[in-house]
Amino acid sequence: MSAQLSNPLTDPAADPFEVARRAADDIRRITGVDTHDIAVTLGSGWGKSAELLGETVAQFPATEVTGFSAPALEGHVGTLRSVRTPRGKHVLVIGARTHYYEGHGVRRVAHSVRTAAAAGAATMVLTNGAGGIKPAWKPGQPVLISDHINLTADSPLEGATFVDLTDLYSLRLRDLARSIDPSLDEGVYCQFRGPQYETPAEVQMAKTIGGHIVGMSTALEAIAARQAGMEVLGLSLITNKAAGIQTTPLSHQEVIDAGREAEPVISSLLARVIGAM
Ligand code: 8IG
Repeated sequence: MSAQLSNPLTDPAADPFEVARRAADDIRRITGVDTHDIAVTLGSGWGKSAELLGETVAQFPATEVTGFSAPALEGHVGTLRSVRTPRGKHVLVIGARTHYYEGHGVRRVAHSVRTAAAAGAATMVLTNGAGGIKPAWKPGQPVLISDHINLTADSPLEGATFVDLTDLYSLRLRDLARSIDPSLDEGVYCQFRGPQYETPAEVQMAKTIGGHIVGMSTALEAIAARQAGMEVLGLSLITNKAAGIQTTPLSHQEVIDAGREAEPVISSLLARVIGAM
């Protein structure tokens, strides 16, 4: 049976936190690392940082871990890695994000974050490639996420689970990142459902309601991370100006190219930020 068909999260009766505990046990068995301190999800453009974080203890396909499935998109690596930083922290590197637009539901979107929490991680670093609304932002520029607006009309929380999201994106961790790179700007991340990019009118709406970054991930994952009690750092690589902010049409290739070009610089930044944690 394929991993896809055997994914326990497709069973509505499954407890997603129990599935995450089983996934964390898989990771302990495969890596020999009992507790991971930090987890980082690598979005488009951020992939090269895994090597720079420290010594790789183990690297394995995400499909070896309960509840994970193969990546849907080229450019998204379906690999998990356990890295030990020079300061001795164990980092779980997640190269296997499930996007909301894949249509597998919020449990699958939240699974990597819940697994990281069950593996012991107290800090969740979420990175992504995204569109920029602030006119001054250039493709290839990394920015900090200061807050989000969840435009998916969905939530990883089930039932009457009232989670406080004040300070969701930790000021302490944003200040830590700025101590590494004082030029880092920050903005409000708007998660759209995707997979289509926004219309210019939707980008204007996002701008009007206080958004600066448009993307298709991260907000739902950040909510799940906060529910799990983790401290969250969010970083976006601006790969393109959002639709209508730039006058030319958006292309997936442009997004890939901008990510590839910025990769060495932002990967080293991310490694230094995590190395300082
Ligand atoms: I990379 O312009 C990337 N991801 N929603 N809009 C949305 N997601 C994105 C964009 C963008 N660029």
